[in-house]
Amino acid sequence: MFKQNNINELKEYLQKPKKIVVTSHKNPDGDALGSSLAWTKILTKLGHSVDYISPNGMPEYYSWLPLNKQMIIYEKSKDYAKNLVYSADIVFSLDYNALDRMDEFGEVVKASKAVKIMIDHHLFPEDYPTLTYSDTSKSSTGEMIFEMILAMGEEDKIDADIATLLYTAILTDTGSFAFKCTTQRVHEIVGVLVSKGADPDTVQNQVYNCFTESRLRFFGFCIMNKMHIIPNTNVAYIAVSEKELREFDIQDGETEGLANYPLKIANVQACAFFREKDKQIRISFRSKGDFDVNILAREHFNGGGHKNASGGMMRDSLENTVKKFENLFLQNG
Ligand SMILES: [Mn+2]
Repeated sequence: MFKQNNINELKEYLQKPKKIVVTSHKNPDGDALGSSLAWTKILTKLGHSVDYISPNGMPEYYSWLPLNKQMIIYEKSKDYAKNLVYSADIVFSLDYNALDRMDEFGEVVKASKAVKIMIDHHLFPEDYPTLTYSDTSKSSTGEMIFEMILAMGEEDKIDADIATLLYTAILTDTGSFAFKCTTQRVHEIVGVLVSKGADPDTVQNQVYNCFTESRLRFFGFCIMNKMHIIPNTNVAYIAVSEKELREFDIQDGETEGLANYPLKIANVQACAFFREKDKQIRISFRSKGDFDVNILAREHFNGGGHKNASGGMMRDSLENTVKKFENLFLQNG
């Protein structure tokens, strides 16, 4: 079902120094940032000329990440970014499976004549790349990058920065080593990363204990006033308007983590978090066990992702979107 190229094909492309651009999806999370910055540094150490371009900026609370200043933001320097992509020999797609995950920047990558290489763990990868490394059994793109570095025989190039970045990628995409994707191998890998200089205590505090006061109060407000459980179901949701986000001064990325809260209720098996922005509704779905929110997102909300964590987008009102979601369960219930 999935195209899976051999590591030797990648090695072949990287034999001589190349001009390389690394890209990741819009609204980058810990995995997108950690894996992309780590991959950028490894490739640089291997003698290539490498730039990392993200469609938009990272949340403020990731500004401690090693090498984060190297990230070029497409939204802010479009011409510069386009030139880099159009003159690149190789463009890497990290942590996304479809070019529309990058909005307008996806068109730029599409138009480039560079060799395109995808490294990703989301379901149903598009087939635009020249080489595809897609493994949906992996916890994170960070885990895949680690395995690729090993397969290339470059483990000794993993320094403390790279270890910290990959640790962050794996930590965030496994929900602190809690999700089903947290295999024995994941624990082995993070063991190696710790031995190479990743500090679990520091990373945990930087990633999770870094809220602004208004962000934590906003989480409290959502749980207290905005969380609903659909009657006679095991499904919950939280929906917030643009106005409410403004009232709490919530920036892009600061809602990360909120989507998981309803699952803390023992009999809630799935939940959705809806937020209104620029006349669109962004949705995060989360679930436990066998409840498949990837299919739900794919069939009804223009999205997808993983079985227990996926996203969607609607060009409709918040009210209509929530109603559509509720009706799916009321009818089936
Ligand atoms: Mn990921």
